[in-house]
Amino acid sequence: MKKKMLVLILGILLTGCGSAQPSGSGAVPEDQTQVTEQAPSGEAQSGGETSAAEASVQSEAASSPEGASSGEDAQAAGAEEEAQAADPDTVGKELADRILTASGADESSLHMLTVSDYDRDGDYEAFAVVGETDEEMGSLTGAVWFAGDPEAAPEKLTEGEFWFHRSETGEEVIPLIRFDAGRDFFYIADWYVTSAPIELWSVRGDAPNLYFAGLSLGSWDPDGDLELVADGYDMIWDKEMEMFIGHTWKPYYFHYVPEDDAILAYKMHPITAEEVKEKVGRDLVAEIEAAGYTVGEMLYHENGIVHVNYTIETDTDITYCNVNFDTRTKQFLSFEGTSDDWSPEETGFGGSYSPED
Ligand SMILES: [Ca+2]
Ligand SMILES: [Ca+2]
Repeated sequence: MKKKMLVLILGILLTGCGSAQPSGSGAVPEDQTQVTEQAPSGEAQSGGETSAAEASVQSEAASSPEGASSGEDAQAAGAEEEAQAADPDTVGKELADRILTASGADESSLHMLTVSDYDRDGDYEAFAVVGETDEEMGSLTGAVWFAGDPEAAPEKLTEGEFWFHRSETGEEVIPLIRFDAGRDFFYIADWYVTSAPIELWSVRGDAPNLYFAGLSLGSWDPDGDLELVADGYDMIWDKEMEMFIGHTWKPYYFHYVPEDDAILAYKMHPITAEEVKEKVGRDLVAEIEAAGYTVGEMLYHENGIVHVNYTIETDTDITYCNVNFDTRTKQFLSFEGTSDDWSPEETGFGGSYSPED
């Protein structure tokens, strides 16, 4: 059974591409967009919706010894003796204490304490942020710390201003990703008004290891799939200003590959209109053209998603759009969610997908 947790921090709704107007939400000039486009209430809502799922992940990780024993059973020689004492709550407290001692901070400054057996070798490790929260802004300014091997001193990894969420019941949202394929990740997202570029951390050889940085986290699946969101200004080409305006947020698809111990992008390949028809089960290109639009590059994402870029041109501008079809679920994908059918008013992420992305 798949569970998909939406952890997209941005709660912004774009006007449907086909109905995009120069005065629409996507058309705010770049210099104003940073401050005007984000709806704080939407952001808070998004965080609240996801936090329950996140909290359940936290309790699962904290209370279940499965995380320590699944996968190769304590094959490391040293893992066996440590596993005997591995009560997650006790170990978590010890790891937290070591971070506090090393950072010199008091307990009230310890946030997002995320304890898990990240590399599934039988030993628990912890990531946490030591710093000060701004509950109103949903931010946390401080440093990310790691504690693992008792023989090694806790490490300060990175400093910054990060997104910080609480669940509906007031608990801190614990930023843990657990992949069935045998690795957990701690994620931290930089705090910006319109984006949240993440860092994905795990443990390799008893040391903290940065596996990915960039893009915002959209969602993840225990199977190992990650949806990461790229934001950019590629929605509308304004002919008079000769520049692109309109902020877009397009999902790209990644997965954790155990053989490479890496998070890799699913590749995109150009396809023909005929191949689009085969994969979607209807002549999407003809439908887009019948709506009066101009079809651009057609692409197939290796995780099974078809993208058809198209443009809508007027005397003053060219609006860039896309239709996106998931061949696995037979659903169209857009900023608003999934739908059974395509219509130019309802779907798309805005902008253009490119195989170079
Ligand atoms: Ca471990
Ligand atoms: Ca270890």
